[in-house]
Amino acid sequence: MVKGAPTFTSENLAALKQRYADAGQAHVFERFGELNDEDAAAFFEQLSSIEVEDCNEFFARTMDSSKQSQQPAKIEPLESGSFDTTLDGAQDGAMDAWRAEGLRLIRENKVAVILLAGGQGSRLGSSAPKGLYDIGLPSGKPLFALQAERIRRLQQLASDDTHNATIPWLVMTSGPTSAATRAAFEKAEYFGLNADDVFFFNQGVLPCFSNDGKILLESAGRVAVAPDGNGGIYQALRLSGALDWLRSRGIEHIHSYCVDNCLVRVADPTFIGYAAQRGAECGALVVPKKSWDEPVGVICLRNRDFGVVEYSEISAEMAQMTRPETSELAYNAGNICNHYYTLDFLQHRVPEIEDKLEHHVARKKIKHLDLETGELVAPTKPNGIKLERFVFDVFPFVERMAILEVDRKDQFSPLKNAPGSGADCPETSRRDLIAQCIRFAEAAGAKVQLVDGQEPAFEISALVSYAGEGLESLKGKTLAANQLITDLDSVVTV
Ligand code: UD2
Repeated sequence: MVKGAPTFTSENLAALKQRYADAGQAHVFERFGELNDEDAAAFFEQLSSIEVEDCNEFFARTMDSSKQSQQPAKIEPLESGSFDTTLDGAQDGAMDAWRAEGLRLIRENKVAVILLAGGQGSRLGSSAPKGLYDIGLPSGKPLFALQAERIRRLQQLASDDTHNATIPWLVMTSGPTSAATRAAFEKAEYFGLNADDVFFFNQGVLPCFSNDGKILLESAGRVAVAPDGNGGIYQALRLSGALDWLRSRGIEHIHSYCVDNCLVRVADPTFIGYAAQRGAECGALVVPKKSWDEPVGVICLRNRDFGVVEYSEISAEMAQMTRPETSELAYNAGNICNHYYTLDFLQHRVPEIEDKLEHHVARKKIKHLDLETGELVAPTKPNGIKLERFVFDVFPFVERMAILEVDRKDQFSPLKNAPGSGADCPETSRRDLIAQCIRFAEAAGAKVQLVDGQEPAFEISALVSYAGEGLESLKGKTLAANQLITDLDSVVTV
């Protein structure tokens, strides 16, 4: 039973039917009579849990604004100087201070991490949660394990003889990813973390719509629903009790990140220290786009506030615009789904904002019941609409925003596409993480002996080094290119 759901009585059913009829969605009951008692009760519960009036409003408002009948937002490139960059050593001294501040906050148990793991990863072609994907590293570790090891190493780096630093890990899942993700964490014994420090919560769902706004059924007794987008995080944090849980643990700073980025610096002390020192309530990392059509959002000005135009919504003309003085892309600040919040912002400012967050249209192939024929239709081309919220749509409402440009090769290599795609795929993830480990070793004064014509398979466990620190003992050594370093006392030299 859904908490607070009305009991399944004939009068409540009549009231529900009237409610859906008033909302122009009476058709969902068309085959209700075919259902046995159990299915009828389940369908009653699902229909009762859907705010059908809100869904109509979301659909109407989204479809209307997508026709640009309202005054579209004024989009402008970020003004140079409106964000800090760490490229070309611009902030080396300051970065050490940011990192120290971030480590201090972690040491004082004021930092938590939110993993966005509700996406269905359809482009990757795997039905398992993306965090379980093995990108082919020497360790064979899936993305979840790499992320957990970074948390464990950071807890160690931040701890001292009077502080036992703990970084709570909140994992947002959705209907399609929830069970498999939780099962994987349990099977892996939380990847070496304490289960009490891992908090799972589910994002919400929204009904799928036909192009004319009718709620689609996936069967006679089930509405077709889909996750409400990674912007569903805000409602999900509140409804799941996650915000109260964070408050009870004394958390003040939160890092949230995209599951599929094998280079992600989970709970990155440098980013957190940077944002905290600026007194920001929200922050975002950006990387220079590698091409005008790279599938990342761009951080820009929307009606003079910070905002993001998603890659699926930016025009080719705007994406290709260049700055006259440098011929660099005007919209060059690539959003990498790597964000910072204060808990105060999430708990006290977001509720004022949430209802203003727009939805975005995703035109999809949606399996549904043809009410006339009673047949289940599996369309071969998009036939309906999913509405989703985007996590970055809070940015225009943020009063103090911190945007930090970082080096792509050290912080961003997303896994989006199936093997062999050539970009943002398992091969590029593996290549980029191995290349980073080689850079860590060489920055410590070692040489990695590459073999002509051979792809190096060189990996340094994050339990040994989070971001290249602590590798002094490698200085002067020539290391075999094919090895997994899990213990600095047993490296393979040549
Ligand atoms: C996301 C960003 C895009 C860029 C890119 C970088 C958004 C809306 N877009 O695009 O600007 O930063 O990543 O790789 O953030 N997720 C959920 N629930 C959902 C949908 C997605 O948790 O309902 C998670 C998903 O598991 C992943 C993250 O959000 O961790 C991004 O989702 P995606 O990979 O589908 O987003 P993408 O690549 O379209």
